[in-house]
Amino acid sequence: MNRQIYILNGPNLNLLGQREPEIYGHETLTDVELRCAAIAGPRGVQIRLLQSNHEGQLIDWIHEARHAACGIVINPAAFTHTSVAILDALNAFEGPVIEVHISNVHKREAFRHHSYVSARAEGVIAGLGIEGYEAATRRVLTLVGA
Ligand code: CA2
Repeated sequence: MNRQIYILNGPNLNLLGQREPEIYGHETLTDVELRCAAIAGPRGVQIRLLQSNHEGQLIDWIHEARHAACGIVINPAAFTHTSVAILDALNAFEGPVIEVHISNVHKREAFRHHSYVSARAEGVIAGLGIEGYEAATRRVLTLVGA
């Protein structure tokens, strides 16, 4: 088994902790990486946290994960609501996929209520802030038996 979890983040999440703290909180993607590594590390699993504003780059990383990762945690951000291409890429990945949203998308605008990715995900977490990434990491570890 590849002892690595990919944590993929979509557009604008590079701004996490810098803008709109009332929705997304004060912590950054570096904080997410440190928190998840603290959970996975003692179980012998590495975290590779990546962020891109480009759909094709996220798809390339999902393809790379097919050979490099035992599971994927993904916050596709706005691509959640638009991208059949990301869904197709995830369908080619054999391990567990957990979808994370920092905010509760169901409490927000109607266009955020539908996710293409949820059709593939083993689990969906929304509204737990960045703690959602920690819960998702724990779930992947459980599902792969690490
Ligand atoms: O709640 C989430 O995690 C979202 O995936 C975030 C996306 C949004 O389009 C989804 O509907 C729900 C937006 C990410 C933008 O991230 C920012 C972070 C800080 C400041 C500005 C944007």
